Amino acid sequence: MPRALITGITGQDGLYLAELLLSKGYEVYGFMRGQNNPKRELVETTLPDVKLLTGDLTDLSSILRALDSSKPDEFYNLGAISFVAYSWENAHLTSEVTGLGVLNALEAVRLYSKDDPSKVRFYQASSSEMYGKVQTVPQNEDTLLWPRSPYGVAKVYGHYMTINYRESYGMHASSGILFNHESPRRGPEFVTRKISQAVSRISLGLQKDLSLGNLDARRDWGFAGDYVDAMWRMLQQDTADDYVISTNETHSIREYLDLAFKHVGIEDWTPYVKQDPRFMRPAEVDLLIGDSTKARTTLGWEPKVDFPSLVAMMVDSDLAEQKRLAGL
Ligand code: NAP
Ligand code: F7E
Repeated sequence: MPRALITGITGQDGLYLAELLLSKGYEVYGFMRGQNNPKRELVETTLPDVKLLTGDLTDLSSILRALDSSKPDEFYNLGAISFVAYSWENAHLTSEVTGLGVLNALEAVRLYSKDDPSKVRFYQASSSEMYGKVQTVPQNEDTLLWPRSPYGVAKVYGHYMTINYRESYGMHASSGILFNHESPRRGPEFVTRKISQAVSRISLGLQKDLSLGNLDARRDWGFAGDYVDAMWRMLQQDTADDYVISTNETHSIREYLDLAFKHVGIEDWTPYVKQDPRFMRPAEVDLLIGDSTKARTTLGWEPKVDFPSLVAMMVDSDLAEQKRLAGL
């Protein structure tokens, strides 16, 4: 039975990846931070077969202890401070967790695998935020990185450190440069989930309006369940490498609003949406659109859920949850 250790197990991707690996017969270990973490219950009820280990990406020895306990064949480093807007408010902490945390994870795996540097296959959760002020359209593995936030800068550090450990020590370390991916499990601070929650509440008469920032930004949005399959495929390759994972389509926040409101029967959303400068960012990533040709040809990966189905899935899920919470 193959064994996997996942950091960021309590997050959106951690849950989908653990589900996928369990369905493939893996023994799955989740690395979770914090004393009395409120999300422990979520993992234990959703995926009772996952074995939880505690630690923190800023604490190298806790990662080493988790490696000793789980003895994994595959290590998926998904843990990070991942909310871009928050990264300006806490740039130092973001650099320590999202940037230096990757170095800690790589170093722990290297020390643990001293006898055979490729004993544990390593996945790093790199991000399309690294492209920032995009230098080519669409963006692929060769596009120059130009991050626009402390989060993006920290991800660039983790990305190059992963490449450096692969080249320096012969580790089987791959980076997935994943474009935005969403789901009903997305945190409510991210724009897609913020909209799907608000639209469902507005349609049920539980909320009057919704405040947003920049409506013109464009993202290449896919479904998280499809994207974790690409992570697994990367670690099944004989040779480690870096891959862009994207739908190769781009849509604006306005287009997301169009579909989400139409899904609940509201044709004109303008009376319900307010623009609030509090949600504007000091520097914006205006346009992201990926070119995932390499992943499609080498890994045989392709996304299954298209943009309208993703929006419908998220609004339907929030409608059901809001009805349950309101006793409707
Ligand atoms: P998420 O829902 O925000 O989950 C982040 C996870 O990191 C949580 O489980 C969190 O645990 C954990 N974490 C935070 N600080 C930690 C620390 N100091 N030590 C250990 N764990 C820590 O993020 P996601 O959407 O699942 O994304 C997974 C990864 O992919 C992240 O690295 C993200 O930056 C990257 N990524 C995401 C996207 C996307 O569109 N979703 C795209 C590209 C890359 P707590 O529960 O304790 O907070
Ligand atoms: O913002 C705009 C905002 O926070 C998307 C993370 O998973 O994907 C995610 O980062 C866009 C931005 O995601 C609001 O200005 C407008 O242009 O949903 P988001 P993100 O910043 O793209 C990447 C790939 C990651 O790696 C990250 O970890 O939406 N926007 N109004 C808003 N965004 C938010 N959150 N809230 C608003 O009210």
